[in-house]
Amino acid sequence: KMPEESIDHIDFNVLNQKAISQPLVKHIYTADPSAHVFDGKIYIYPSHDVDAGIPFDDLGSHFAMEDYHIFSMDSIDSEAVDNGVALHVQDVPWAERQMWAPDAARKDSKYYLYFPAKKADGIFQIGVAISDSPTGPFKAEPQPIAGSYSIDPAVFEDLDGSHYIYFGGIWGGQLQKYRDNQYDISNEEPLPNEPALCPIVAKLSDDMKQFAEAPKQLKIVDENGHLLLAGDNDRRFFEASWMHYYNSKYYFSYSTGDTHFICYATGDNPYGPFTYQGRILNPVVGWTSHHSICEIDGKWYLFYHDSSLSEGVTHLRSIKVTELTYDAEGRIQTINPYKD
Ligand code: FUB
Repeated sequence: KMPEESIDHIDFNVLNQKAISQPLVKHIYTADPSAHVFDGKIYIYPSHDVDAGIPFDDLGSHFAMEDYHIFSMDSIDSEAVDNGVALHVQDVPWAERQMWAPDAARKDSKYYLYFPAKKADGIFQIGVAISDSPTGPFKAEPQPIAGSYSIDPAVFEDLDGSHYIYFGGIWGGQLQKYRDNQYDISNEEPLPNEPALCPIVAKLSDDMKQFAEAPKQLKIVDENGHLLLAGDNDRRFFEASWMHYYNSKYYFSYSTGDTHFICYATGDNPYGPFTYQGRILNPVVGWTSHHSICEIDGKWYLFYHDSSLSEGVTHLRSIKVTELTYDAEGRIQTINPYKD
């Protein structure tokens, strides 16, 4: 990891020559890319990073995003086209600030944008906004999804057409304040030798606007079937849920936050349990790491971000893409974002 304090020592010209890919978008800062293919075209749903002048803190207050832009690409090698503002926080009745990592889904020719934002009371919830077009503009529902909390929604369509939403993030994402879906200000992260907090999963209702069931924990276990521990910072879930399906297996991937890895675990159904498998992406420049995985024309791609364009400003990130490969057993090959 290249920590914040050593950024002064990075030669960004050299770093950018070593980078395995360049930013897809350079005219604005973008992060947390959720990629999908709809009708043969690639759509990326990222956060839109801005510098609001808010000082850095462990709660991520400096991530003060206000709107979403959606990018479309005709093919993986073509330009990422900015389709303008798709949704602004001012047009979300329940939300006040911090439009963090979104995702999108399609059902019956309607498009659904899922996004976390803080209410006036400082508590994150997750909302949904609807459009007839994959690029918006999206119209937000008047209320957040009932029973939703924390951050980083990711929506997965299972083989039978049902949709599942995955969410949660600790520290600034507030997941540590919840147990059994209930908020308590006095709750904190478990002790290092206790099981780590789990990401959360719920099936979505047929109309895509609500949870169809009470959210459940998605268990991530080690090779012996034991839940990962809270002190296992190199492997435990922090934020940035993503689900994909490959070769008859479900792959749940996520960021380890303070150790800056994108890791994955596999299971045999959308609820898990999931068994930890390894690292997908080694640390990037910038504190956060957040990704999506998408099959495009028979190849698999990792969409991710780093702070190379802003020369290390952790809340001014740029989305990137690189190919992802599996070995014969379905293990994902670890990607180094910068060549040695
Ligand atoms: O972009 C704001 C937050 O940073 C996201 O919600 C997290 O996953 C991290 O990338």
